Amino acid sequence: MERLKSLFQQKAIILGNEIKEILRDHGDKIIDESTIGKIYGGMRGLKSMIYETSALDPSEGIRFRGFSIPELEEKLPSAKDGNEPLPEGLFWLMLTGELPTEDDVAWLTEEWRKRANFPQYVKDVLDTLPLETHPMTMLSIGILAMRNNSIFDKKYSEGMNKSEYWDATYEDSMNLIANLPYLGAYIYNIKYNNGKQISSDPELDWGANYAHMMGNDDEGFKELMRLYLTIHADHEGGNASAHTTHLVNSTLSDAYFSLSAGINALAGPLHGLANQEVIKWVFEMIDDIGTDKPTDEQIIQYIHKTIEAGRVIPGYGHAVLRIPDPRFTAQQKFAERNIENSNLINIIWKLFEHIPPILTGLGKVKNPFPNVDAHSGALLVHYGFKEYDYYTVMFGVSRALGVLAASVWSRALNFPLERPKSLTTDWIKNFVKVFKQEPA
Ligand code: HAX
Repeated sequence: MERLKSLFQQKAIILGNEIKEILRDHGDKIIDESTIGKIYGGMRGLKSMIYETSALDPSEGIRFRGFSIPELEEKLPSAKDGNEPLPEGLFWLMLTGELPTEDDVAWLTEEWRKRANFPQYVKDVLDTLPLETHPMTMLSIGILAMRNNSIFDKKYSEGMNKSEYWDATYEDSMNLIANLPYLGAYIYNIKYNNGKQISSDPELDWGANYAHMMGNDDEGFKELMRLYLTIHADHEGGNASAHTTHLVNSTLSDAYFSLSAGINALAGPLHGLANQEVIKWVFEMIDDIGTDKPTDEQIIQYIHKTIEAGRVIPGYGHAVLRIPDPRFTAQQKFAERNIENSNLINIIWKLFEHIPPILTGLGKVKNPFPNVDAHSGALLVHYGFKEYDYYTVMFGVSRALGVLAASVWSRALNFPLERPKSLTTDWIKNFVKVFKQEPA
């Protein structure tokens, strides 16, 4: 058995036994209670699921297996000629809980390269779609189409033993991740390169090869992709794309069905699509004001205009975070290190100065700070990547790492079908009657 798989198996046996003990000794202990506010409020903060690969603290940000983003930037292996963390390393860490060595990461790069076998029929399916199809629609369809190769599906239909579910999910996840840069690049080239496809470069790591196949061989862009694909990979389990993947996978739908569903959730403007919305909004602002060097006053006016039009400011706010997103900060630092004097990036930084006080002034926004999507577009544009309706595809390719690693865990720990209880407003009205009758 390959080292990554066998390391995972050892860890899963240990954790599985620990969970059995926890459930035996503490299964009835209360951790959280729901309220009517939480039920109507999209279950914000309700502690209700297990997800091993990362955890989000509102006042500190994401930690992947205990490591913050700055720690990962320091501890994860980087490319020979680069400084940014390799997403391969993060996948290893999320799956096993252990920091990989350089050899582990080199093995994984090579393993994904070997597993990449992007099927012709999927290309044919994508080729038949109208060119105006949104890239996220193409991504979801492409993932779903690749499902013909699902090992889980094949083995399940042959009567697979429950104890092998994780193994088949691992195989599907590894194969899917190996193929995602090919699918992503294929979509990019259909949409923006007149269908001219670019062969992969076997010398390159997973992220750099993705950049290469989209026709961008700038070393700075490759470094950005490594960082981008690392920091977007996971954000604990409750976010819409992770939770959707988790829910669908809990029905024993395989990794292809589950990831495609998660990608559909990521395609919403309140979630991953915010990255395209941010840069679209910034370009609209530049057009409206008539310069890419707007004054502070002009920026402030445009922010107010957007809010008065009943729109949200894309890239700002978060359902959990209550600080500037460390993923925003990591991108800001990347820009400081690598990019000199970009008008667009200067606008992003000015927005960071002006949006939080304005959102705070509304008196209802719980987190006025930038999230991950506030910065990414400006970096991509800097490296010539201006097709912003594509941006969420890159997010999706990255997000696959976290949600698929988590799915392998869910199957190894034999998590059951998710089935929370829903209520009707009639039920709630009856429930609150008793409180109305109580004397003040
Ligand atoms: N601009 C204007 N108003 C905002 C706002 C923003 N950026 N963020 C929140 N608000 C408003 C909400 O619309 C809500 O208004 P109403 O009560 O009138 O409906 C109010 O403030 C309270 O919202 P909240 O409790 O602070 O935020 P939620 O947990 O409900 O929502 C969102 C979190 C991320 C959806 C929200 O902040 C938002 O819409 N942001 C803009 C879109 C965005 O950037 N999404 C990406 C989030 C990160 C992510 O998932 N990336 O993939």
